[in-house]
Amino acid sequence: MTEIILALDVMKKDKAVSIVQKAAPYIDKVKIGYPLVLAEGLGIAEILSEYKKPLIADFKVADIPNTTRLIAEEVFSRGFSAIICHGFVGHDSVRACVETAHENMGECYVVTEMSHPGAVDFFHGGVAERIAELVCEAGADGIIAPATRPERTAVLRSLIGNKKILSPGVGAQGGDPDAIAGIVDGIIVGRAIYESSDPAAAARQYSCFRTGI
Ligand code: O7E
Repeated sequence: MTEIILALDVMKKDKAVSIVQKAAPYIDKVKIGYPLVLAEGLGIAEILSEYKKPLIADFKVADIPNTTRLIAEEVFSRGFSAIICHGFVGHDSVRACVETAHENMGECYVVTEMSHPGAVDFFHGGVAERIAELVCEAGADGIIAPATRPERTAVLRSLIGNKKILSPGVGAQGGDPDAIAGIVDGIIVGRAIYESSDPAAAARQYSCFRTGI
């Protein structure tokens, strides 16, 4: 079973609520990041909590350990269930994020390789693999790996064992859910759902990956 995670990159509270309300039966979690939080504030988390979907804070934290801890503490105090940080910042910053998440009964996911074309400029050549090793050493709950490059995500899967993989890039970025669903634990989908004239129907299209049938 692969979870469907809605990337809620809309800029208005009303639209955010409406999309979650419509897509709720067909999604497992909601990922919120800079677009919505900068536009509407972190209080949007409390508003969306009404829909009982675990909220993932996608701030791709990339800072020194102390600042990372401050950001993570604020995130978990607002009811998020997970936080995402970058891995290239190194072991102490990743550990700070993992520890703060676990102290708050939350999860920490680490970006190993991104989904856009330019990601190959720095993540290839062994960097993503090193980050995957760091994820295991730091005790993180899982990684973010690209749906746009299933062959790379398969390599990263071989390095992290049964830790979770959440994978963005399906839909608008061209990633094929059939090619990635079997390798990962969650597919992150944004525009293919929230830009649709019928977000419920758009989200429902991914239901086969949730049930495995
Ligand atoms: O392309 P979309 O509209 O389906 O949205 C994809 C979402 O996943 C969007 O929020 C984007 O910021 C995020 N994302 C990527 O697209 N690629 C990555 O490599 C990483 C992320 C991401 O969410 O990282 C943390 C999970």
